[in-house]
Amino acid sequence: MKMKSGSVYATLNKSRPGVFVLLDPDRTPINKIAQLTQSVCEQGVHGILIGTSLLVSPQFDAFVSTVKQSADKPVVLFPGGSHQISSQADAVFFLSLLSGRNAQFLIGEQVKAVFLIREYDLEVIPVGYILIEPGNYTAVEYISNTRPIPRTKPEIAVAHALAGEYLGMKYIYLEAGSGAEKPVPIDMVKEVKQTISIPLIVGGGIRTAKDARDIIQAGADYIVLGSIVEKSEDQFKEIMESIG
Ligand code: 1GP
Repeated sequence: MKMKSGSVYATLNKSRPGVFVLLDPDRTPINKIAQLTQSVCEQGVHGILIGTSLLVSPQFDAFVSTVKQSADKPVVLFPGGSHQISSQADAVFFLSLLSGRNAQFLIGEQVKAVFLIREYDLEVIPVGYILIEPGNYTAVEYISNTRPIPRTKPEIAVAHALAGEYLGMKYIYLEAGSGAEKPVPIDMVKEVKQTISIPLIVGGGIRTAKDARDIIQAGADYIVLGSIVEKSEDQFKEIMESIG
């Protein structure tokens, strides 16, 4: 059953530090998604994000619906654009790509999505989304047509995060990008966490228990695991156990 609108953010906030798993409809075949969802929920994740940079799959709604039916945790859309809105989810991360200077992802896609979001009565969770240089060229950088913040400039990330808080965002999300060669630098996580007073999400390129622990110890309220969940169930379990 869908969660009551307004209850998702409060529910998530009870489990900090926590882990979100990102399920990408372009990477996970729909016939495997029910089993994968049940398995990650059993491992103790706190929420499931669904989204992708492009969306090639024509079965987005069915994908979200299957995840929702198989999950006992909040299911939250993490849309790469206004075409990734589904009535089947509990909530939507209403992302603004603050680190970019591309109006399409700062406000354009959001304007196109609002009427569907209202129609579907999705809980809206505003998120300041900040891309950090990952050491390689990622899909999110290409599709968003924006430049990430340099890894060696934590003060620029801090300024964007604080601007996001002042704009009324409920989360700041530091994102290296799915498949990032390197996760967000630890010092940057620390400096952003010390500056803002809203919860901090960190994702992209987290593949080992050490990565996960270091990022949480640096102050992340939530980490996001994507590729590793699909690539290695054992590695994913090891990460979950190590931050248990
Ligand atoms: C991407 O942060 C998420 O938005 C997950 O990244 O696939 O590299 O884990 P990975």
